Amino acid sequence: MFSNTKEFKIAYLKKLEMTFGTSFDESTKREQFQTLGAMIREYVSSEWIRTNEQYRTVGGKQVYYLSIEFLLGRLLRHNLMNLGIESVVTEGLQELGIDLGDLEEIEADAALGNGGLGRLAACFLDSLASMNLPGHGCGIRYKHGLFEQKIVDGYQVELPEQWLRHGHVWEVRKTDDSVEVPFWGKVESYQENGKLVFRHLHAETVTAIPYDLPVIGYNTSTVNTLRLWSAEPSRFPANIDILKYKKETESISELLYPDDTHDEGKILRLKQQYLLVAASLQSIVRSYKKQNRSLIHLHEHVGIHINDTHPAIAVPELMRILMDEEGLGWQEAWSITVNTLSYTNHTTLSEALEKWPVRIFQPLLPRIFMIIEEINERFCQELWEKFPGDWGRIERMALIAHGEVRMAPLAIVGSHSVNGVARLHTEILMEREMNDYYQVFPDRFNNKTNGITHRRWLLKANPNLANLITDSIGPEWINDTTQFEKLLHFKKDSVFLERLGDIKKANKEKLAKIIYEKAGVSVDTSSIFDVQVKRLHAYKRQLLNVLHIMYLYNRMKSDSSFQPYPRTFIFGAKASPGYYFAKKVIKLINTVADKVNHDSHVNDKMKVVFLENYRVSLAEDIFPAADISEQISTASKEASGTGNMKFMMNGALTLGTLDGANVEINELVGEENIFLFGLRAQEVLNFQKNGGYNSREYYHYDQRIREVTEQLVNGFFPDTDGEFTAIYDSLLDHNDQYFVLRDFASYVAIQEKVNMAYQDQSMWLEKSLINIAKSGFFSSDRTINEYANQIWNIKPFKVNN
Ligand code: GPW
Repeated sequence: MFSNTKEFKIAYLKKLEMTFGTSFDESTKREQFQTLGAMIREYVSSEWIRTNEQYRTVGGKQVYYLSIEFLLGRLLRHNLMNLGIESVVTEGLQELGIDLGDLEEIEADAALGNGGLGRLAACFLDSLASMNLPGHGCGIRYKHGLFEQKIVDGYQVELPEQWLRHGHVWEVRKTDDSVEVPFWGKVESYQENGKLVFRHLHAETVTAIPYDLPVIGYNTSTVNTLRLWSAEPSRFPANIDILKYKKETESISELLYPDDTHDEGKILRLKQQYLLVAASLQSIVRSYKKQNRSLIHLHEHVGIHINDTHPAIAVPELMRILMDEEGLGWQEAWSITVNTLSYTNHTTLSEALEKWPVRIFQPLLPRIFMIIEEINERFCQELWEKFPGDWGRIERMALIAHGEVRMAPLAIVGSHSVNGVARLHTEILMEREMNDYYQVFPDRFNNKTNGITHRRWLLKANPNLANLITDSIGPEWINDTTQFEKLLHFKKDSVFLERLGDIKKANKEKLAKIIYEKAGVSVDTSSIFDVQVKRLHAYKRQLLNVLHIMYLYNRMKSDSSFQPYPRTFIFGAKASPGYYFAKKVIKLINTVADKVNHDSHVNDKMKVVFLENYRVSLAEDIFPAADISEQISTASKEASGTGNMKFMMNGALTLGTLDGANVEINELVGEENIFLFGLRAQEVLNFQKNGGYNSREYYHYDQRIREVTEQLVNGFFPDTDGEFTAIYDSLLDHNDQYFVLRDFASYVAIQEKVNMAYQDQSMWLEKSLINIAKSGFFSSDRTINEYANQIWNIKPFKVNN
């Protein structure tokens, strides 16, 4: 299509004129962006077609990653980089007077996810394609992604997100691949040729329309597919209120539920889950059949992965297809189902474990419910044989109990592999949370420590650091992140370390500009950039961070000899709209920020910034600029974390608890290169089991704690009457569930260590380098390689041009 700048320019101008019927001089930035996007999609279309063709004819086993979330972010530069045409395009546009960076800003962040779980799915897609693995995503094309956050008067306000307003250049609507998804109705059974047959009658069907996005591998001809389903009305039934039916149908894919690690339990959510599963499985089976293969061998050619329990209805749905549509018997269908499916657990928080009331589930999905009942009966029978008389165990483990369908047990029983997302998390699953199931299926459980795509989070987000790495150890690291370790040779190289320092400084200056533009706060770029960006949740303990800031403020006000090294505390976090406590913490951060930033006694030493609307594109500017990565969850509560990995790869030092993947970061970098504090996971779990923690003791014995907690309610912040009572009560009346006060002293002490350590710049830069050098392990290429070999049994397949 184009192989040099000149050809690109000609093709680009022609495309612009043809698409928009406008001359280049008259065109808007949006038209220029859309034109470029459309050109790139066409550019990949032949490779996309070839990939699909060869997967069908000569390729091996394929895997489908079912996820209710894909947090993609922007795709323009990512696609240009992966295709290897970034410089041709940048130059071509430049000669036309267009800055690629300006066009990038036009693209909406595709925010079809809440946080870690959805972003992990997006990183996995990049690794699959880049490693030539036949793996595709299946998700939902929400009309509205995660809400846009505004901060008004210190409070979070949510606005609907509108990523599709101007269309999405990367997608292709595939009406011919539509499928029907039935809800409601009733199930009838009758005998046919001596066999019991089931029919789903009077169902209300919805048409699921797929929109396909190309997933372009880095420097390879593999183009995989992310298929996103949208719900539309089917043929309109007679005698109904058409408008109502249309609205009801479309509402299924209308919006992403904004709850992170929290089970909402709404019927619309269950409809979303079934839409995703039923549409994806039909389309997978359809394309499998095109290969003229019998369903008996499905698991040899197809793997289906369940990302958390949201798509766990895949277990009964696959059974339904194999039995009701393909005529297989239970035993045969069950063995194919279990061997095809695999499941990842992402949390042990009880409020996140999905359960559906039978009274909601059964009427909406009558046939699916019947199948779950049968799976449950057979499973309980097995348990009875294994543990005769142990009613308590059977009750604990049943898939349906106390009027609820339990999704995690369903996923475990119906999959051949169950994995956690960091070593500690998997241990806790096996030894505690899922121990009953581990005893029955010890071989199913395994760990796959999360990873992130270094192509987006380093190569793209931090080009200067990427260049320094390439200059120092060559470009092989882009395809093989074990090469990162070669950077250790430069540990004592002062020229290298100085360049590393300069790059960090430049990234901080870039972020400082954004902070000034967005938040109106001017920050000192030689101060320590101390960053906590993630969803707002009590267990992640943003509150601990704020209370420490309040303590520092108090100390600076009362003791003029206390002169810590300048710091900029940076926060970014969205709270679920209905999460009262989380919203109060946002208000508190903003209230503290206001106080600190306007107090001339302290504001040359510290600033507090809350960046609104934290999202993927903003994250790309934040990670490269951080000095300190705050990973301070209550030990045992954060399954893995992935932000911790993005910070590390960009040279920030972790300040954290031994939780999630922090444990593995610590092991890799060694204790001199990380700042650890607080209770260990075992201690937290023991307190929770046996009691013995009394937060009031810490209040009474630690004057610093007394002062900051009292300031929440004593008028210290003007005009905030009663505003923070809920926070105060959570700490003192409700015995501080997340051990904030218990870990406070330890946190203050480790922060003091950071303060000292930063002042020896060459030491600091050496630590930073060691973190980067050891971060190769956290590439999602490593993670996906483990999934491919140990769970999915898929092999790289090189697409021929
Ligand atoms: F509750 N995670 C998330 F387990 O972002 F389903 N959203 C979720 O709904 C859940 C988990 C769920 C996160 C974990 O909190 C985080 O620790 C982990 O790194 C991430 O998933 C990816 O595994």
